[in-house]
Amino acid sequence: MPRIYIHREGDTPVSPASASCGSVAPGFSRTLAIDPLFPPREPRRLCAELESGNIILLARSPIVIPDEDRELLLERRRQQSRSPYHKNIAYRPVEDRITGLSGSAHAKSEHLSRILRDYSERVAEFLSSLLTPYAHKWKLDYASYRPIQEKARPARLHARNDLLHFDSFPTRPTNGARILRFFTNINPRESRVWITSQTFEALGPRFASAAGLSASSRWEGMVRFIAPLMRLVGPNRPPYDEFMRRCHDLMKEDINFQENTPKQYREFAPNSSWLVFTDCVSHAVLSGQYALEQTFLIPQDALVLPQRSPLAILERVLGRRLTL
Ligand SMILES: O=C(O)CCC(=O)C(=O)O
Ligand SMILES: [Fe+2]
Repeated sequence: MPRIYIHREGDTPVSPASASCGSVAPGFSRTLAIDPLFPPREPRRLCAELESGNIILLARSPIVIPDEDRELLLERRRQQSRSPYHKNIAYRPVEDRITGLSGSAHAKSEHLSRILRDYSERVAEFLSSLLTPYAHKWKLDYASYRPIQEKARPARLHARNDLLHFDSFPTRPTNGARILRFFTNINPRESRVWITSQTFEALGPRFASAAGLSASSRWEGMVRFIAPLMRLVGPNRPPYDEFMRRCHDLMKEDINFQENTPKQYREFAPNSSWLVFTDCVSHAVLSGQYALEQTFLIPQDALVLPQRSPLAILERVLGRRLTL
């Protein structure tokens, strides 16, 4: 697929037709830089900024990674020319277990588990004091280690992370809880490069109709009819997750959207961390290697702006509940 990216740094959305500077247009994300040593005293305001689709940047990550761990993560002692990692490695805090290791990487599994457990705990501790309205209410989802160079990384269309999308996990429905992610670029030299486009508030209703989910559609009746049946059959995906997944897939399939939608270009420098609700900030990673990430699922009742959540936006479009 041909790709047009507008390489302009910063907060100003640009389109091929109108490359302009100025303040951020409605529906686009702003970056808010905060100093972890002097965090703002208004945690609710930070939560509101995040929930509105803005990105919090910590230019110097508050999560310290010991040198010995960094050596392993950056594969500095590697003998072979090929990396032993073929894909991202996930750490499941609840089970205290890592998945995604292949072949020779198994030898490192204990050390890697420990590193990811430490990362997960430190991020949770840091956010407990930064974002107090969410603390103890979130569900600690997976952490991940991303050792692969993202530039030109081969993947199936729907698994491609270099195409703009809102996150929706195929195997882990959230039933309306929001997806908050804390990333750290552990690469000492190379920035991690993202593009973002408009937020869910701006794009969601458009993709809702593309997914055939208008208020009057047959889908509404079908969901109402099948939801109780599906509950009887066993674990199932709530309508909210069905929609978010369809939206994710449709966005990646839409070449016109990918090429022509206005984009913001963002560079996350070495050793920075950033925090973003990836279910409402459309994003794609263009390049970068070696990152750590921790995901939190924030329930509706912990949100400070629940009416701006993708769930509320979709329920307004549909005029009905989408959770089970
Ligand atoms: O690895 C990154 O920088 C982000 C990739 C992404 O979009 C994702 O994991 O959902
Ligand atoms: Fe994503």
